[in-house]
Formats: sequence, C-alpha cells, structure tokens
Amino acid sequence: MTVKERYAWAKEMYQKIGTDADRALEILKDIPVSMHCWQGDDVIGFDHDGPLTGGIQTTGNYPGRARTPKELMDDIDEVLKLVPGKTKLNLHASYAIFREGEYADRDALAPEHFEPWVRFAKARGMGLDFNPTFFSHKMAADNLTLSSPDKNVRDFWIRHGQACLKIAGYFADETGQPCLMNIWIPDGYKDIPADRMAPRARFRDALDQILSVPYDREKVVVSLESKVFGIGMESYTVGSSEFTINYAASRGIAPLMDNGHYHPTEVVSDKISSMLLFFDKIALHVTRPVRWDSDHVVLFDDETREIAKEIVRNQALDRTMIGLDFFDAGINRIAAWTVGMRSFRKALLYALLTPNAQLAEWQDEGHFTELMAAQEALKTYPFGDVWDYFCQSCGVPTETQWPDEVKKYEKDVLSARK
Ligand code: RNT
Ligand code: ZN
Repeated sequence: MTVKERYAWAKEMYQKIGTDADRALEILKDIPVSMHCWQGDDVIGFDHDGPLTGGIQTTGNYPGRARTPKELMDDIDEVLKLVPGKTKLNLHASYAIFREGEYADRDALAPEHFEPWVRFAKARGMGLDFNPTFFSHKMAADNLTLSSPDKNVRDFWIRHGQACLKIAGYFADETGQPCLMNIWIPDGYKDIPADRMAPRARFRDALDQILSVPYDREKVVVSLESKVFGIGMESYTVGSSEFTINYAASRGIAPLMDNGHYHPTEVVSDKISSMLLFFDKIALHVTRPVRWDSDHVVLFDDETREIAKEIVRNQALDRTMIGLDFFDAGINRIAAWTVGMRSFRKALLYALLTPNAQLAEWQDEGHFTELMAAQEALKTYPFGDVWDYFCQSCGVPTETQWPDEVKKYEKDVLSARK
C-alpha cells in the first residue's frame, strides 16, 4: 500500500468516530512551533568562550557540535528538511553574530548583531522568537543577575533586558510575525537562604525597569519563565512559580511554563486550563524531564500528548506560544532536534484527531467507562498512517525515512567537524 492508500483507509477509521482527518491536517500544518537554536551547539552561543552556566547542563559529547554561525545555520537547514509544518526559530541573545574584530557586551547588543539571523529567517519564511541570556557571562558568575544585591550587576542585566526588547521588536518588524521574548533568570541559592523576600523584590523591580521601555505589545509578547530549582541552586529559586504567575498577571505579560520546572509529579498539562482562564496568552517550553530538569529530547509520550490535547480542545492554538527547550549532546544533535520537533507536531495531530466533544460529553454525563475505553482505543488507531501522509504532503520524509537522511548528513557534514 502507498502512503496515500494507507491514509485513505485511516481517514475512514477516524470518520467513524467523528473526526475529520483532512481538516486536522489543514490546521496542523499552520500551527507555529518554535525551534530552539540551542540544541545544535549545547547552549554555548557565539559571544563568549566560557562554559555554560546558570544551573543548567548539557550532557554527552557526541561529535559534530555546531561551532560557528554557519555550521549552526547549516544544521538548522538540515532539520527543516526533516520537520513538517510551520516552524519558527527561537534565538538566545548569546547567539549574536559579530563581524570580524567586532564585539558588543550583553548590555550593548543591538539589532545589527542579529541581522544575519533575520536574513536567514526571512529567506525561509520563518518567524523569530528571542531570549535575553542571563547566564554564561562574567557578570553572572555567581548565578545572580536581576536579583543580585549588587546594583551594578542588576543594572547591567536590566540594560541587557532592555536591549533585547528592542531586538525582539526588530525581529517582529522584519519577519512580519510576532516575537515572543522570554525572560528566564537562573538566580537562586544552593542552601537555605536567610532572606527570601529581598531578592524577589529586587527581581520584581528590575523587571519593571526592563518593561518600562516602550514596546509594541501586538508585535512583541513578553513572557516570564518560572523554575523550581537549578543545579547549585537547589534550595531557593528567585523566579518561582508563584512569583512569575503573579508578576505576569499583574503586569499584563504572559507566563511561560517549562514542563521540566516543576516537582516530578506535577504536570503542565493540568496547569494549562487554569492559566488560560486568567491569561490572554500563555507560553510553553516543551521538554522532557527525566527525574529532574534534564531536558531530554521531547518524545511522543503521554504527557506531551496531554499538553497538546489541552491546547487543542480548549481552542487555545492562537493563545499558546509553543516552543521547545531541550539539549542532548549524547546523540546526533540533528536527530535530537528532529525527534523533538516531529514529536510535538505528532502530539498536536493526535489531539486534532481525538473526538474531543464526544469525550467531554461522556465526562459530563458520567459515562466514565466509555470514556476510558475510547481513550484507550484511540491509542491503537491508525495514527501513523495519517502522520506519514502529513509528512509526505509537506515534502518531508516519513517516519522510517528520516533517519537515513540524518546518517547521510552525519557522514557528509558532521563527521568533518573535528
Ligand atoms: C532553564 C530554562 C531556560 C533555558 C533556555 C536555554 O532551565 O529552561 O528556558 O533552558 O533559556
Ligand atoms: Zn525553558
């Protein structure tokens, strides 16, 4: 059977339970999913030669890491060939590209330092998202930035945030697509703090100063990412969940939930509905925490599907800014990106093929047996046939084809990076 024939058969199966596969695919291809640039080079960037700091860690040393802007762009191009649907590119400030002999510190970054990225994105019809980088820098040596007791340090990072807001506006203007600017700081303490309030008060005031720079809220969506702990900051994190939700709610910005940033039995899929009831827009970092905030490659697993279902069945596709955030250096990095991006789009497809109205009706009527049986039945529906057809119609390899592409790229390109 051809991919098309498999699809025709699968479509009928889904029709029987009341879902329209053609319509699902139409919606699916236009959902923007933001691909993080930092999977390609283990979160290093181009503006420093020090280590990755901030209490996050990339583990593994698989050969082929992108070391230059050109290599990273080549790798992203390769991934784009393997990933179906509308993709945005998510950059960090540390990926500024300087001309020969030029350098600007984080507080002096300007649109011109991202001009090559804008050219790259525009040529591919991609939108850009952005993140100030409050780590991997000498002014963040002790993992204190916007909450630092040292005013000099705080002011430096406030200027960085303000500079990034301008760059985010430039991205939106140039690409014609809104830019999410997500703020995450590593700040916290390893051991039991003597004062939990003052750092949070300083963080609040610093954020207010960053946001005092005028920006167009139609074009730039600012979000604030929470976290429960970091490596070396196990006892206290300034930007906790309560802090960020309250800050975002009171200042009219978006909360960002990274599903690696909660206690291991908490799930972001259960938080989305509550957030949607009180916020205009929410943002996500989809990742895969394994026992801790380990940022494993996103898979087509239960929680990933559940997150996608919450977005789709609450009609929140245009209110949720979806981005991925993981970094695995233990396997081929192109494959890591590809699996993560494909997995999240698969999860969106799975959600779109779920007869959500029928399931909700059963819940309301108390038919929990039918509900459980149907949810289980869906797991073995001919989902793969719809997915392969979607890939083929987007001009990218099907599920069994893409690994060969990656192997070829590894042989031709990555293996030469010694
Ligand atoms: C860290 C946060 C943050 C980073 C990226 C690189 O725990 O998840 O989003 O992963 O900014
Ligand atoms: Zn994150």
